Amino acid sequence: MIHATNLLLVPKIDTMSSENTIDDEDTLKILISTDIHLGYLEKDAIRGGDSYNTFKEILEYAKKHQVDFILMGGDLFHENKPSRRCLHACITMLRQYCMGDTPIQFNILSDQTVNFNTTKFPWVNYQDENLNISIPVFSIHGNHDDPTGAEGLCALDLLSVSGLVNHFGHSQSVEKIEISPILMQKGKTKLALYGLGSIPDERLYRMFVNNQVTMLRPKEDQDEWFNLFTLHQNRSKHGPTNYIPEQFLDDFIDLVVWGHEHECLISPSRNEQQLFYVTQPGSSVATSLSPGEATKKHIGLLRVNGRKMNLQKLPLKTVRQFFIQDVVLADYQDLFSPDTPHVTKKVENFCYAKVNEMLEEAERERLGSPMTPEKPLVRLRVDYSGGFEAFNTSRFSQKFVDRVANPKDIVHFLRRREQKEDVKDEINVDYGKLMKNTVTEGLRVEDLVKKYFEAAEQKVQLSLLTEQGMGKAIQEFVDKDEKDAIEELISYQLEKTQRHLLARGVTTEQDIDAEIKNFRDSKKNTTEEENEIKEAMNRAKAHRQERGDDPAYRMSDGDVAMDSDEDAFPQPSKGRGRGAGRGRGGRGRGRGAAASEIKPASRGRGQKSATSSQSSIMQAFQATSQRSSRPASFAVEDISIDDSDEDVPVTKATRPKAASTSFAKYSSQSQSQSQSSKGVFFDNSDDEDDNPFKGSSRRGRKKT
Ligand SMILES: [Mn+2]
Repeated sequence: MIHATNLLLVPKIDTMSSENTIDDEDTLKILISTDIHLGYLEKDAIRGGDSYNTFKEILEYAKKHQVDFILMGGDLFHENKPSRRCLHACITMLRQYCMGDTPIQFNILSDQTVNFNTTKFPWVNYQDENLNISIPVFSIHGNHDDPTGAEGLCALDLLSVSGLVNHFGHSQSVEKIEISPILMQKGKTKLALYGLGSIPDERLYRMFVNNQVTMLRPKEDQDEWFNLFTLHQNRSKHGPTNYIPEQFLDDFIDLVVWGHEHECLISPSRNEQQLFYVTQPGSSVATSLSPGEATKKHIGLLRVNGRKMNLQKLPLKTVRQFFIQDVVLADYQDLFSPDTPHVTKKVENFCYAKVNEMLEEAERERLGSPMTPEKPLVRLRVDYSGGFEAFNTSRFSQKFVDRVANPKDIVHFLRRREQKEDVKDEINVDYGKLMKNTVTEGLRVEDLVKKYFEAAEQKVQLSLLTEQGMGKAIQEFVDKDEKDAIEELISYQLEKTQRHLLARGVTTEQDIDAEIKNFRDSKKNTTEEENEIKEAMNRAKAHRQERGDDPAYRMSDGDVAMDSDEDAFPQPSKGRGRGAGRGRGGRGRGRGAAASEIKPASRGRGQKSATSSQSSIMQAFQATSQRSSRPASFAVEDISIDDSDEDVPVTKATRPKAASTSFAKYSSQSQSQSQSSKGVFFDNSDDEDDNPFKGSSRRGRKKT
């Protein structure tokens, strides 16, 4: 059960071995969890309480282990607009577990007005004199609970403004990201916590490629900081730019907490190129019946002491068991073939037996685990290619109604024999792609729309709208309840096209057809297209607010109300995104485009948000800009040259701030930390009571 290879050791790390140093005043204890998806299937009679039960278990772990704080990697909520029940349950539990008199043992050294710059109370909740916090929660947002609307608020912001959660990592710009860490200190341990809330993968990918993602570092004592980064993106490759390669992330990072991927791969894996570790805690509730969700679910207890870390797995016992099995009917020629009399009945009986097997296994496993729900999730994927017929699944379901949590969809018929052989080649095979997708989120509406148009005949192809736009509009309609999304997209794109035609002076019917086609094709997959879609979606939101559908509170700043740049980051600072984005798109699009460059785009061009909103802390940091061309292996000394980097934000305005005095001591000296000095080892054991800081002796024992 315990693999020696998982005990990733760097030689000469042994000071954490003795028991009495484990939870000393220098050790930061962090509970790590992600994708809790509160409210998932909350209306389901059987599974409705699952996400809440597990959240409670997570908070109980935090309390039991007396962690310094909880770190969440996004998607705390399943719905963008959580139900009243959901918010109520969440707030109730946070109050129960995270408030109290227990003193907080760590300090924050960074400028909190920068760290929490998108929140109304830009300081950590436990330092708020009106609140009594015992366990601070730090969270980035995910793609499910991402900020929307003209105010750019997400469900987490409700928790943030009520003092229950510290929402961080909300970047305001769509073209350039600067991540300023929350600097924490407990005893001699210094932790730099970086976070980046969910951003559409393609966009973030592009920003990385264009060197527009920068992580700031304290100038002094760089080698002393433990650098922890949490993000919420695709980690596995879904498409050419539809994920974030680990190599994009800065190599000074020590540990990445990767949210969004639902498979629990919490034992940190080492990226040999960047020499950091990645832990993927996975979701704490299965939101799809795919293999990735069937792995046993855990959260992590991360201990950081100086530059050493240890990650202990904590098994989630409230998680409903999930068993999945594949059968390929053609493989059972000794039992039946398509020509066998009553073959369909035989196949059904065969499947019945398979499901029973899984149920028996589930029951054995559940023995002595009272917190585990009684009825498991079961999925049998039946490949019936080769002439077999599918049997009636509703009759089949009836037999398991009392024993399975998902009786209605136990059996899933497929017709792809290749599935098994090609499973590794997920990029080239449609089916593989499909499976990969479902591991994370279930199929997205957007993808379904795309698939539809890919397969559709010529006469039903879109001629004016783009597939991506249509997909996005429908996605918004479904996911975020934007009732006007589709209508807005149509009228917006229609308007733009008309303007384009006018500008081109096209008059004959034939020319119009051709020009429309050109215009549409020129936009495909460009920033221009993306911005257009955003604009349309924002109009839909604006309309909703005008109508008063959304009792949104308005910020007093008039600019904000009309600022409709971007779903994810529509916060006060003006001047990001659209101006530059359009410019870029325009380039790829031919001359006519310029003529239609009227309206909202011009708003807020120019100034960079960073200059206006960043403050003294920036001077204490030096930029470590992304270099995609970084050599695969490097000598430490090779990269200690960032002093001269033009990106260093030394020209930024200074704002006096108490906290910033802590940075006074930082010099401009820069030195990349020695990667080989990373002191890391992990406990891969399931036993939550295990002493996590076993030293070499303990580890030796394990290997034998
Ligand atoms: Mn997610």
